[in-house]
Amino acid sequence: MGQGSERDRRRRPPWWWGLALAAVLGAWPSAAGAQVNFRVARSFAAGERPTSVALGDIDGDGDLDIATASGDYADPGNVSVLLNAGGGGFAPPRSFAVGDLPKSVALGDIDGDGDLDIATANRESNDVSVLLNTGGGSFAPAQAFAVGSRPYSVALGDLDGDGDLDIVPPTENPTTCRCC
Ligand SMILES: [Ca+2]
Ligand SMILES: [Ca+2]
Ligand SMILES: [Ca+2]
Ligand SMILES: [Ca+2]
Repeated sequence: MGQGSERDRRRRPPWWWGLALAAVLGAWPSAAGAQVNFRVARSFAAGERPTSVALGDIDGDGDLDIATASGDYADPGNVSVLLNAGGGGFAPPRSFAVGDLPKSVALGDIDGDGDLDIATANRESNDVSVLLNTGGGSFAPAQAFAVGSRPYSVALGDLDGDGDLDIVPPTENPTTCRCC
């Protein structure tokens, strides 16, 4: 990599900054630094103090919906699901209870029935909540799975290659990464 390109790289904001802008404003910065036009941001209510967001076609109608993890020390943990209403709009959030102080949310077909389910990493209850999709944007009550101390993130992937999704919640004290 040449000196000029290294200087350009340092001038650019970190990758997550661009991702946040794109999510809120509906545009993406050009790689060449050309002029970019942004739309006016639109806000949609979710739970208290949302900490994480995941996008996926939750109700299976072909458009992207939103799931956020919310909660703090004063409020119970929950996931808000906002179904895409078209034209950049979303229906009012539906709230589903999860463990305490969820810090991360992920979408994936955990039970293999073709629809997207939800997993959250719950920092204060030291567990992962799994909510199975029952169709139409609704979910069954959360199932809790104990993990290590203070999980702060969650990812889904078929780690053992048996065809189903496994859950990876990195934890603190000590730092570990477990597979459920
Ligand atoms: Ca949808
Ligand atoms: Ca499913
Ligand atoms: Ca289902
Ligand atoms: Ca698996």
